[in-house]
Amino acid sequence: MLRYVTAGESHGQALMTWISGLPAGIPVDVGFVGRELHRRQLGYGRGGRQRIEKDQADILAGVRHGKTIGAPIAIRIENRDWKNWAEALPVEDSEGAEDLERHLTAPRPGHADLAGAQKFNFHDARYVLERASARETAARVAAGAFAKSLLREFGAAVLSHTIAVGHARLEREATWDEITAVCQNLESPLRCIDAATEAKMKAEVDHVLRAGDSVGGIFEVVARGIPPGLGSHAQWDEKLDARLARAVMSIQAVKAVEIGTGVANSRSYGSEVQDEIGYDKARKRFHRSSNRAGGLEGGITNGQDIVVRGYLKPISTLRRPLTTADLNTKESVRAAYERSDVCVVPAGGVAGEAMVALELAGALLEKFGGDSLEETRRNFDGYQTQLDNF
Ligand code: EPS
Repeated sequence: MLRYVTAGESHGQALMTWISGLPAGIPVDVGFVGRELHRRQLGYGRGGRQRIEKDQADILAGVRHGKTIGAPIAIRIENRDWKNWAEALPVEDSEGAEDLERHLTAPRPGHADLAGAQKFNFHDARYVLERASARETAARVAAGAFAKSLLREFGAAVLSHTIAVGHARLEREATWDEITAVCQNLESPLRCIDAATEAKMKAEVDHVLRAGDSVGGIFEVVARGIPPGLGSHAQWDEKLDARLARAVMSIQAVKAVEIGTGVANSRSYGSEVQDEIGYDKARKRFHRSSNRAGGLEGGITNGQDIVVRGYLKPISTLRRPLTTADLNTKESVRAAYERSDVCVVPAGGVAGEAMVALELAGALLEKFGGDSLEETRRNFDGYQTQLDNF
């Protein structure tokens, strides 16, 4: 079973992740992991923190001579900002340490601050926001790079692009080549495949920058090359669409998830929604005339592209803060503001790729198993023969 956890606070010493259950023999390109981390840091509308950080994966365990060895993988990503916080967030308490704490008692509406403080009985949201921060997604992106490395061995890839920022929305379907190109272009401001739409998206970001506000949007993750038959209709928690929805919903600020054109499908007739089935005799594979199902039917992959959209609310840290109640005095005050991003949709998409890749890699290993890549490949190839002869 593929498992992973993360640890680390936004202004702590480092972010960390552990991954268990990957077979031995997967080629690991450290440069690729670093590039994924770099992609997460990009985007028009990011805040001052990204000028401090230069996220890099320090792989501490589980990889030797450029390949996984079947042992748990441990990765550490340094927080460069830690040097500015070491006194405020020390591991050990000491005389006078209390005076250096940077309390946050004006919880930001929409952030985990208040709910977390109540839950853990802190009259200061500092420890809550430290862990709730979306900086944690850096650790998931590092884990996701390993999942992508496994998927690549089986001819699958996971990419993303931005389909909406605020009111600006991409009104046409993107081709795989367009998504590939925009993912490769590290200069792309918002990772939108259409220049005119991207200009409108930039204008939305400029507007909130001026107004002291923030803006949300939609990212679309697309996975190509996933074989039919991953996930299962047989039990509710085996349905892969449900698992993908959970994985993407777990990304900070995501408040809705859509598979394929799920939202539009709900206001259309059945004949307009279902993807008709055909058969390609040369490839010996079934195909669909369209992909409104987003590659999943009955919670099982159908061989089409997997399409998952994450809907991000505008982030909750505002330069012009909203009203809140102080955790101690209970008086009405303005919510806390230190610094912040105003738009994180492209970064959300990179985190979305990681979560989708991890979920698909897990489902692939559940179906094909294997302690070594060779064993997984044998099982995978046997299944391809079964599909050829179906
Ligand atoms: C983030 C780093 C954080 C935030 C952001 C995500 O850095 P700092 O708080 O030091 O500015 O910019 O977190 C949030 C949006 C949030 O609401 O917590 C990162 O590296 O992604």
